[in-house]
Amino acid sequence: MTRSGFVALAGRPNVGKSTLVNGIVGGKVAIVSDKPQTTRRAIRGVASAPDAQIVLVDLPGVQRPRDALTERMQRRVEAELSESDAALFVVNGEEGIGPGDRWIAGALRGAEVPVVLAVNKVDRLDRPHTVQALADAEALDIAEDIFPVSARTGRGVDELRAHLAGLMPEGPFLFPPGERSDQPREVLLAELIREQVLRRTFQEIPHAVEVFVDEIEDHDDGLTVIRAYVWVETESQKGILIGSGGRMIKAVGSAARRELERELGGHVHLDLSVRVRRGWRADEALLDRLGIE
Ligand SMILES: Nc1nc2c(ncn2[C@@H]2O[C@H](COP(=O)(O)OP(=O)(O)OP(=O)(O)O)[C@@H](O)[C@H]2O)c(=O)[nH]1
Ligand SMILES: [Mg+2]
Repeated sequence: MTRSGFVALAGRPNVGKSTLVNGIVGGKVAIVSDKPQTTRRAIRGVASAPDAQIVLVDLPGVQRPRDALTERMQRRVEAELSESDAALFVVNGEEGIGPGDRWIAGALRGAEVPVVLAVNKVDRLDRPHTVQALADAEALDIAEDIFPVSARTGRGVDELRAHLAGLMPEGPFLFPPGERSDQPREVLLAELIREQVLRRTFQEIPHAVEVFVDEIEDHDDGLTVIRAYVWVETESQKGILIGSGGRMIKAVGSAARRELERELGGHVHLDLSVRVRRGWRADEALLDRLGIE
């Protein structure tokens, strides 16, 4: 008999949820950055073992909504949590437990799903501080099982995966075992491009940027031609993203091309242009079209 089910991720922005999902799945399904609110959509990442399948639902960090975009992100978190078989609550061991974590713990208490707690980033802690972080996590009084992990180095991830698998109900696999993610191809590729923008931008720009893949052409010789837009909200953001003499957009483009080639396993020609799209974060119809629901 096999086991399978859904595990929804919960935690403040930037605690390492997406990094941990990639670690449990064993491949990249979600982009990662050092900026908060990187994840905008619910992304399903599939971890398959011979006898169990865990579908991890990576979610935006829990926060106070500010606009239509963040409101949708928040609603999605609540909906996914209520439909999952378990919640994986991730806290940042390096920063310690704060009011935001306590607020999430309160919300999880109401959601009536079993909660597993991961204290992440223990690679940044010595032994006494790890022990302290685990005790603070215990004091949240939300989870029976608490795992110290480093999503970055992989420490503790196998134990966590095995534990989550054991929590899944008995049932047939939900995804074909070779499948890693449910994202449409153009969304996955757009996200890989956005990751490279996030790496190189600061302050309000990471939040103002969305990437839209408009066209993917697979040629017979193995070349893939991808046309994508980088949307920003103002002319000045556009100027920054293009950079003097086009230097910034060239750097983003060539780094993104390498990531796309790694993902697709062949040569890529990436045609990237920056467009001003005022107020996209408040445009409900556009958010629908972007699959942010
Ligand atoms: N040192 C260390 N850094 C980590 C670890 N896990 C994640 N990070 C870093 O923490 C930052 C945030 O990681 P993400 O995985 O994007 O965090 P997230 O919780 O998904 O963030 P949002 O999508 O914004 O909610 C990145 O710079 C990661 O490289 C870890 O175990 N150790
Ligand atoms: Mg994330």
